Amino acid sequence: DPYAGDPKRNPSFIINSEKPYNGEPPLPMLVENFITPTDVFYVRNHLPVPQIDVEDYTLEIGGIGLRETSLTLDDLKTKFPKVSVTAAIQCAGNRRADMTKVKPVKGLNWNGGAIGNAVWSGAPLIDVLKFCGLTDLSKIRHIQFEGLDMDVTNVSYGASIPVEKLFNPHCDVILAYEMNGEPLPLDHGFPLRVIVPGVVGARNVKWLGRIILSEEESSSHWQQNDYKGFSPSIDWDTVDFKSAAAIQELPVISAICVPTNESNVKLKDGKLVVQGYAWSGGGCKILRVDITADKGKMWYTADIVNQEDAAAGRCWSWVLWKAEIPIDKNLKQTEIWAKAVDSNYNVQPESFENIWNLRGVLANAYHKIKINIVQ
Ligand code: MTE
Ligand code: MO
Repeated sequence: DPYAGDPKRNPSFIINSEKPYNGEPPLPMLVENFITPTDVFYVRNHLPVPQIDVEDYTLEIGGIGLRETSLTLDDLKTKFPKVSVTAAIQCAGNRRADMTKVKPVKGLNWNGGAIGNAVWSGAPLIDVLKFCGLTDLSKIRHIQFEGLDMDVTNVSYGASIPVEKLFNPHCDVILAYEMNGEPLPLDHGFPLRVIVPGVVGARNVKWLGRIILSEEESSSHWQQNDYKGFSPSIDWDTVDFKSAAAIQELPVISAICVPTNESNVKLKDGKLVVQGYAWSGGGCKILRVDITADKGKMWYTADIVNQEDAAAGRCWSWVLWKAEIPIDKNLKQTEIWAKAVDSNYNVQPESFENIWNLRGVLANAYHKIKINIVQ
C-alpha cells in the first residue's frame, strides 16, 4: 500500500477521499482562529505522501540562465534570510459542494473548509535564484515546480507560475520550511514547499524537489488538463483544455461558518450571530462583507474581526467576520446569504447557475444557508 506511510490526521475532519487523503475541518472549527492551527488546516493530496529523509534531501534548481544547483535544507536555512508571510491557501475546488447542487461536476466535494490561513517561513525564492546565478529574466516566462510525490508511473506532481511573480518583490514568494513556527508537517509538504501568496493552492507545490526556469508552463497534468475554468455550456464531450488558461490568482470568496446549513438556531434578543471568513486572490484586500436574512431586501455589513494590516495588493491573509442581524421572530425558517467585496470592487456572483463549470472550480457565488429558528 503506497499510502501506508501517510501520517495521522485530525479525527474531526470531513474526509472527501481516503487514499489519497483529502480532508477538511467542519466550518465552525475553521473560524475559531485567525491563524489556522496546523492540525485544522485542510489537506489536499493527489498522491501518496512521499517519505523524505532530510539527510538525503536536496532541492534541484536549473533552467534558463541558471547554474544547475543542489541545495540541502540546511543550505536553505543558513544561506538565505528567513522571512515569514501570513497567507491563506485555498483549493480551486473549495465550496464545490455548493456548485454541485446546480448540476453534478467531477471533483472532490469540498464544503468550504478547503482554505486555511497560516504563517509560512522560509527563504525568498528570488534570493535563492540569484544565488543560482540568475541575472537576466528576459527569456524566462514561467517558474516550474516539481514535487517528490509520484504516481505509479513515477510521474510527479507539478505546477508553474508566471515569472512576473518574481519581478515584483511584493509578491512574497517563498520556499517555506516552516508552518506556524514549526517544521512543515508531512501532509503540508515536509521538508519544503513553495508558497505563492494569493495564488490557487494547486501551484503551492509541496515536497518540493525541483525548480525549473522555463519559456513554457509546467507540462504536468495539473497545469494543463485540470485546474482551469470553462463556460457553463462546456461539457466533457466538448471540453478543450488547451483553450483555457490555468487558474492562478483566485477570485473573491466568502463563507458562512456559524451557523451551519440546515441547523437549528436560537435568536438572542431577536438577533442571530453569523460568523465566517472572506478572502480574495492576488493580494486584494477585503473591503466589506454583506449579510442578508431576507434575500437581499436588507443587507447588513459584517464587522471584520481580524484583518492583517497590509497594503492593498499585499493582503494575503483571509479575514474573519461577524455580524449580529435582526431576524423576524415569527419566521420558522430563513436563508442567510453572505457576499464579500474586494479592493478591486469585485464582488461574488449571486448564484452558481451562470458560473457552473464541469470541474467545479472557482465556486465563489454568494454563500447561502438555510436555518430553522427555534424558540
Ligand atoms: N503539491 C504536491 N506535491 N502534491 C499535491 O498533491 N496538492 C496541491 C498543492 N500542492 C499538491 C501539492 C493542491 S491542489 C492544493 S489545494 C494544496 O497543495 C493543498 O495544500 P495543503 O494540503 O497544505 O492544504
Ligand atoms: Mo487544490
